[in-house]
Amino acid sequence: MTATTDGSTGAVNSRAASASEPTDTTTADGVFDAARQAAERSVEHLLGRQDEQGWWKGDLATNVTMDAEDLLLRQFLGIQDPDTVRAAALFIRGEQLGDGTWATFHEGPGDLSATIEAYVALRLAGDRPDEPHMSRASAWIREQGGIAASRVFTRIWLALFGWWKWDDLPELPPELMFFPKWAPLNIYDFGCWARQTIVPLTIVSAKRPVRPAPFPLDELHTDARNPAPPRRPAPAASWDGVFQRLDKALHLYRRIAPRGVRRTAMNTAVRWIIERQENDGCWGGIQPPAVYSVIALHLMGYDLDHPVMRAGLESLDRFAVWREDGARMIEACQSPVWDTCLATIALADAGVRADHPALVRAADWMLDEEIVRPGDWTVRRPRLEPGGWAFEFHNDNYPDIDDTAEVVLALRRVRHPDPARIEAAIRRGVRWSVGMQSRNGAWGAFDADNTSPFPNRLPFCDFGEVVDPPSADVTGHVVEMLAVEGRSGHPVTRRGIRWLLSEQEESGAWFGRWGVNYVYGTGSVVPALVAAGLPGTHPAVRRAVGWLESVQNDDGGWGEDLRSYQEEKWIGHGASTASQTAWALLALLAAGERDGQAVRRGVRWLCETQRADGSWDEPYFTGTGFPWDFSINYHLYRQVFPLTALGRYVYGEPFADRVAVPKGA
Ligand code: R19
Repeated sequence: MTATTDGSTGAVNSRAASASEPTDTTTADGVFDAARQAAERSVEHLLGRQDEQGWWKGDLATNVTMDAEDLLLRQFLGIQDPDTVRAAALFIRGEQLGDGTWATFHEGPGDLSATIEAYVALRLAGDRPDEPHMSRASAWIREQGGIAASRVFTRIWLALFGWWKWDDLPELPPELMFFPKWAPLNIYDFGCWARQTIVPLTIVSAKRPVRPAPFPLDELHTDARNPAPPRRPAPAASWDGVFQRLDKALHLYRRIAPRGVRRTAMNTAVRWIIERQENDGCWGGIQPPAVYSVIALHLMGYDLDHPVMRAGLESLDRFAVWREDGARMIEACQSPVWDTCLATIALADAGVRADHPALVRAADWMLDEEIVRPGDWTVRRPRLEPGGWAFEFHNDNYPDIDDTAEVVLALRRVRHPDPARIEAAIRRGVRWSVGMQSRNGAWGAFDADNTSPFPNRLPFCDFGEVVDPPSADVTGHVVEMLAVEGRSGHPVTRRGIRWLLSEQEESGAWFGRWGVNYVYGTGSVVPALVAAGLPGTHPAVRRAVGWLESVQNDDGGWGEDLRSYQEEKWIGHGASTASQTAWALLALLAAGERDGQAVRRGVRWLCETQRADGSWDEPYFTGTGFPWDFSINYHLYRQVFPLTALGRYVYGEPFADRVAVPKGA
């Protein structure tokens, strides 16, 4: 990389920008030149988007349930202001599909719960039920079974206003707070995102508050006189049957629960919540726990101007993105640490000097973000010293292993004026990651051994993942990091590798837990295996290469539709996207396929779809919050992953000299 050695941003290399002299991408040399120029443009684009403080952050787009629940919360607390409501309604209306529904990802099918929540939010904003866009939505909702068929979270929101009966919801007793860490079902068996949501909801569930609804919602029931028709019971002998009976028993217990016990349990929950409030007032850096925590504390008597509440409410405002068109979008959470480590790696891969001011500034910011105090993870790893990174700006209780692995990989790429600081942070990050290995040799995102089968069985948990078992994508990132840190032969790494090899699908692919889908899993695992010394000729690597080649699109790119989480026929298939094409290329390049046809065609697709300003477009959601149930469009993915792929194509694999076994051996 010669273009940006002076720290300038915005000045596009004149040769790279000359759209008037197109490169001949029909030859290998032509593709190579085009790739180099595309990488240069992309470097300029990315450098121009760095914040002065050193971080990058792309919008994190999910779906309108975030926006609707934000409005419902404000309605519940009586703190709606007209500008916010108008701007949120503008966003929600803009997301509605022609058939009156709302989907949860680009080109996805209408989603019942999202459509109900969006509809109710628009009615709160003043849209009338007889307006065409509203009656289309309500007709579709009734066709799908109405409110009764929606998820538990949706019905909780409606119960808060008397639109649904609390008795027709699963119980979530606050006495759960008494179950010790070793009990077969306790709050630490839930993934941390679910734990932080469920604890405040135990209070809400016990209090069963109802604020008067400003209007009825009869139009959202299939039969307004019988809004909650009985649900089909699960077979009595099944686990689901057992948990259904448990829920029945809890409904009975509710009537006889000793008041003092309840009160103590709820106070325990309040303490648990307040202890976990972050410096900026949020909880875990994610929106849902903040929303429910504010409601729960309010129900427990905290005034809106109590410092805890004020900080909590202010933190909710920070999830709002005000767009140029006047619409207000709510982010489920913010991704600065994740975006910054990925951008740093991408720039380094594209040949930006290791001591470039932008990389040093990024490293300084990441160093300041290191979490050096214990969090909930100590429940399973009480003797482990802290030293990791979280995904968000403020989330000291929940560093995650994925971010920690990628931050270490990023810090390793920077030549910092104070190398001892970098080395010390890396040492702590490696130690923490090693300590967080699960019993099976792999890594989950936030906790070790978070694999209880019970949380998912609770009737309450009918949406998303509620546990955090090890995944191939996170494990791949950790193995790659440990390999780069010289630990390929260490037993910890070897166990990780063995687990990865055992998880490979028949097809040759790996499942993608936090990215869509097998293309993400495979793109995370293959570079790790090769970095750890597996030769490109290893059968597992060959099978992965074969799979990627078999699903390459005719246009040269790769794409995998979110429906791949539901329907086998979509596995590996979908419209080409920049980030997924990049993931496939990362695997192929690591596997030694640089001079093959598949790589050349993929690189050409990236070059030809790049926009003049060095960016890529990507309407499709390629990030996964919960497989199928919750999808994410990480707006920086389309910039960082293509740059990493192009950089590695042009400048070669990073750390090629560190690989324990020479490639091709
Ligand atoms: C990889 C890096 N990571 C491993 C971190 C990924 C962070 C993803 C963003 C999480 O944002 C969330 C989390 C939880 C929810 C929920 C929710 C659903 C069910 C329950 Br029970 C509780 C909460 C809803 O929206 C969310 C967003 C890329």
